[in-house]
Amino acid sequence: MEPLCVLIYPKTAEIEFSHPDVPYSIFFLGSYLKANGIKVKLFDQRISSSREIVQYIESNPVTHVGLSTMTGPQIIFAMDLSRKIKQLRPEIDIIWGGIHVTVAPGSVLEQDFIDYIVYGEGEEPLLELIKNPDKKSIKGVLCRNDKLENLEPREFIDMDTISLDWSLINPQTYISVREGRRYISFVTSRGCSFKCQYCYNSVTKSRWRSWSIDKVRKELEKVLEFDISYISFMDDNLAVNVKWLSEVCKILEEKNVLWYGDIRANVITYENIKKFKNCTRVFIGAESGSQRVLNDIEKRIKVEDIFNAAKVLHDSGMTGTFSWIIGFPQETREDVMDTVNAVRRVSEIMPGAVQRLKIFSPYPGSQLYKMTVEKGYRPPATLEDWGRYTREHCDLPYIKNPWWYKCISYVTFFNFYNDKDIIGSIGSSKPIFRPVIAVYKFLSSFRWRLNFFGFPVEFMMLDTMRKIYMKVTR
Ligand code: B12
Repeated sequence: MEPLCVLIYPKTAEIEFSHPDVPYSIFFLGSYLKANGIKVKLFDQRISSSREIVQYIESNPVTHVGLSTMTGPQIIFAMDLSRKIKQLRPEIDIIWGGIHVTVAPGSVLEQDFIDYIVYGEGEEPLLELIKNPDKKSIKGVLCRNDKLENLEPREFIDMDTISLDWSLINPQTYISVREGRRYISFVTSRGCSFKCQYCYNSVTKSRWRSWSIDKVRKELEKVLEFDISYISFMDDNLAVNVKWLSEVCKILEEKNVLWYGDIRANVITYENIKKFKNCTRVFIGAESGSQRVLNDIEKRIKVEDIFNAAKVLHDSGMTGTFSWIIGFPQETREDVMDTVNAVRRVSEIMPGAVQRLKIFSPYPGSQLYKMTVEKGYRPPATLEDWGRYTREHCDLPYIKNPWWYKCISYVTFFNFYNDKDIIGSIGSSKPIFRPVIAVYKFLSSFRWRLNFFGFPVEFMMLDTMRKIYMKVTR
């Protein structure tokens, strides 16, 4: 039977808070399979209901179904879909891939609704799996109940051999308007050359690799056909190679496209910013206001670099999103207050800066994960548990007063929340949430001014409301 592969991007959260971004995880895969002669059908469960997806699989000669997973709620939706499909069409090969499979392959190997798992980049191993179903061992692929030690990672694919086929998705679904411009997310590179200890890049043998400049131009021209004039890059680190990025910026300037992307604080200098033509906003992983913690997590920046970056962006008429993390295993209460004060300092330098402060979540595949387990942290035991894993939880044994941390995180979120400014994958909130946001923003502004993070009754209520909402909407 001629292969027909369905690729699914399961929902990423119970409550889809924002406008979905292009699911590049399955989009790259589908484009590669089609370019190599395999019939494919892509589904994004944030857009298509599970009934629609299952109906398509029931009524078409589907041979393979691939599901993408990040650690977190996406796993729950992938499990639910896989079980339904396995019940209906047990002969179909169900294949799981994605970041979670790559950082915790052991957690997905003994599930009766998963036939194969693909580790790392999926293009080549998935094609090989579909083309040679009888082949016993394919690099990067393991079958159910296989031994982890049999896993052989593959070399990274040459990115210039993969192109995006926009006929496989409906781009309009992922286009929204920002600053009066049609906006979409885009990816041009993979990996990172830094080893920040909380990031999956710190363990997976990551190396930064990208499309060549000519390839970036070709792929960009395709997406600009949808009358796009604003791009949000999803690349982990856009400026590993400043010369490469400045060449990309020349293309964006030539085509009058504005952009937003992730760049390290110490790369944001007056000299470099001149080269980053058409950039309007930068996402900066600031992480901590304590130099000791920054050194410990091997971020390789100075606290001063964060403030300099804020000043350079502000002086250049640009804005920034600053992302912070508290709750690291080796962090003290003073370190946490250094981070709170650093958030405050950035907002003084760049009024209107968007600031996100989240509580550390040890993800498998990061160095800090091991340290946290040594400090008594008990990782989720089952795949379901990994599915219930989100950053809102704070079950880190070395943190004695989790609500103080959660209060700081909530206050920072609401105090610096401004719907107009939000760009990228945490796009603007859905109207139904806006009244609640307005109330919490008002309350949080007081707490922030008074630097008071005790007795977080309003946030305990919010947590309860979310739990009730999730129950009634499930
Ligand atoms: C965009 C993005 C999001 C978007 C994703 C949705 C979207 N597209 O709209 C949103 C905002 C929803 C999101 C949410 C979260 N994210 Co996020 N996100 C990313 C980001 C920046 C890009 C993902 C992407 O498209 N990459 C490009 C594609 C091509 O790469 P890929 O996904 O790895 O896919 C390749 C392989 O993995 C494999 N593959 C993938 N899927 C499949 C499926 C099959 C069948 C096969 C065979 C292979 C395969 O083949 C693909 C091509 O080679 C990544 C960082 C990164 N660079 O990956 C972080 C990242 C995935 N996110 C991360 C995290 C922590 C989260 C959150 C938990 C944060 C939170 N808020 O709590 C949530 C998780 C929500 C959840 N439900 O699980 C971590 C993942 C950690 C982990 N262990 O899963 C990452 C790696 C960031 C990091 N540096 O640590 N995220």
